[in-house]
Amino acid sequence: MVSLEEELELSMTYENFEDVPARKAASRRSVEDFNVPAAAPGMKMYRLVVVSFGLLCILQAALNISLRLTLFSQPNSLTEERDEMKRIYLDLEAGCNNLTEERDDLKRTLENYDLEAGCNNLTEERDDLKRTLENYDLEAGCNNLTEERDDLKRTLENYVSQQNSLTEERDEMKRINLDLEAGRNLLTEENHGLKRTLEEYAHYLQQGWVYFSGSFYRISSTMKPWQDSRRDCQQRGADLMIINSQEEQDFSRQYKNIIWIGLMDRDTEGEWTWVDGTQLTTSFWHSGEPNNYDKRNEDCVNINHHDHTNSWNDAPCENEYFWICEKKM
Ligand code: MAN
Ligand code: CA
Repeated sequence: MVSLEEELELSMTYENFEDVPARKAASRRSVEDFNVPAAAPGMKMYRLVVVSFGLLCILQAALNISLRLTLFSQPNSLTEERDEMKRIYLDLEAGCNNLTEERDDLKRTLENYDLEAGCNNLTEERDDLKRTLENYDLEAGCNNLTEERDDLKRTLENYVSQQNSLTEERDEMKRINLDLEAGRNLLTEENHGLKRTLEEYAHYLQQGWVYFSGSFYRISSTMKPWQDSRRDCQQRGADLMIINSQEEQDFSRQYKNIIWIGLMDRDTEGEWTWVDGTQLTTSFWHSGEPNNYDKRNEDCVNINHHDHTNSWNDAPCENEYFWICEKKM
């Protein structure tokens, strides 16, 4: 049998858990001892201590493990940091070397620079400029410039006047061009008119009409009353002959038949009117005419007395005679 004090002492020797079998044996023994009713309060205490001790051991083991894990992970990041620092150091070293070289170059340049020669050159240049300035003939230069300016002024004035005259010429040409265009248009129109006239001339000539003093004339080959005679002339683009000159009167007398002309007083007795609506002014009545013979309404006029200068006679319109058409050209 082991007492409580002995047991406590014994348990303290297992603090480091280096002898596990011995601890197990002790534990076995203590369990066997729990079965002894006389030692129950001491045993409880003993159990409590053992459990606490066990918990402590577990805690320590956990701490150990986490510590190791931390230590294992740290070296990696430290290595990386060290490598980064190494690189930065190398960069700085290279930069420093460059700067040193540049400084040495500048030093050499400065040592080789010939300060005196440079200064002399500048002095010479200054003196040259001074001499040039002293020799410069300000008045002559000014006169030259004035002359050049006046020349340019004259040239400019010439240009302006030339431009003005050119503008005027252009405007004149424009006007001439417009006139020419208008003239050309007129000529074109005239040309068309002449063409039409020519065609008309050709037409009447081909139809056997006779040209005299600006008109074509045609004597009928049949006889008709005055109104039908007139209608025939109109259908040919003409009308009965109108006589308003001695020449025309003489021309009309060459036809030896009695022929109707375009004069009548059908609308108002005694008021003789030509077929174009004009009143009779120059007349060639045969002597005694117009007589409205026997009050038979002699309202239409014919050429009856060819052997007399004055050849006209009034006769009833229904009478049938030859007739003469006139086409004024
Ligand atoms: C004669 C004259 C004319 C008249 C005719 C009628 O020639 O008297 O004045 O018009 O006859 O047929
Ligand atoms: Ca008569």
